[in-house]
Amino acid sequence: MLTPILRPAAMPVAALMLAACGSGAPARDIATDSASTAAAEAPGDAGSGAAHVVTVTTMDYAFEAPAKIPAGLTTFQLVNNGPSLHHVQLVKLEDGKTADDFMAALKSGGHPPRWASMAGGPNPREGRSAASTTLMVEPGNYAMICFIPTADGVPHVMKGMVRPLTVTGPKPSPGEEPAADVVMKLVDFDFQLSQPLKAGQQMLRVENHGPQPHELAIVRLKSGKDPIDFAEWGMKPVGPAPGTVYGGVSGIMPGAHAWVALDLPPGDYALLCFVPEGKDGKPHFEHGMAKRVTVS
Ligand SMILES: [Cu+2]
Repeated sequence: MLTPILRPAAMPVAALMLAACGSGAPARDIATDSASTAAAEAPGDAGSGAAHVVTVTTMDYAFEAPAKIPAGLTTFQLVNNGPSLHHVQLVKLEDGKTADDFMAALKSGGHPPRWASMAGGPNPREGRSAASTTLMVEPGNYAMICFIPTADGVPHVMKGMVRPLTVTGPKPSPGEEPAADVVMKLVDFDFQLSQPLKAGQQMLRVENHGPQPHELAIVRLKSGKDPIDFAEWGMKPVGPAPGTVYGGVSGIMPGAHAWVALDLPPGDYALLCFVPEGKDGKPHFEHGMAKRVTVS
């Protein structure tokens, strides 16, 4: 769930474009929180063949997470201690750039840094279970960001939700991947499902087949609400939400894929993408990536 502050560049598509933050945005302390200096390393899980599990805890407005994790297949469990909704958008930083450099670029509102690209992460899920999103994580430097806005439209990253993450070790070899029950293709501008989502537990494989970054937010709609109702609420969350979030994957680059562990009650759902379009800056849901599906 992204705000227009993060724009995919038209050229090259693989770059992120950062729009001006707006003069009204509070510029107070957006340095990384003190917890980020704790160089905790997640326990290794080498050799098991299973995905390494990393738990990220969110609160208003900070992340708790390991500072270093090993490269490879990684399941991110997102536990929200709210009260606001939060997600994890990993931003991969090239050329030796740091999370501080990314924040400086974000604050300057200048030209988009070509050294930053969207690398996915869990979109939020309400309720008792953690959101669970699996990615093949490459070694390198990342910034962990929350772009979900406050009720006044300010992305949480500007309230301090940024945290550096170092991914260590050799480039992972493509090994055994999670078995998927349903495959979803993200295209410009639609969600294409190999078969309908069904009630209960299932593993969803999400593939970006478009020429620009896309994300997936799954939302169970309240009675009488449309996908666009939740999309508009998501851009400026004032008042009761017109739906309940059930996870997904934040922005991933063209050609990338991820897995989302779903557990869905029957109902009417919205599939949404909030990534801004490369040319006009409008969120993708305005271009058609606001799709209603029924789960039974
Ligand atoms: Cu947040």
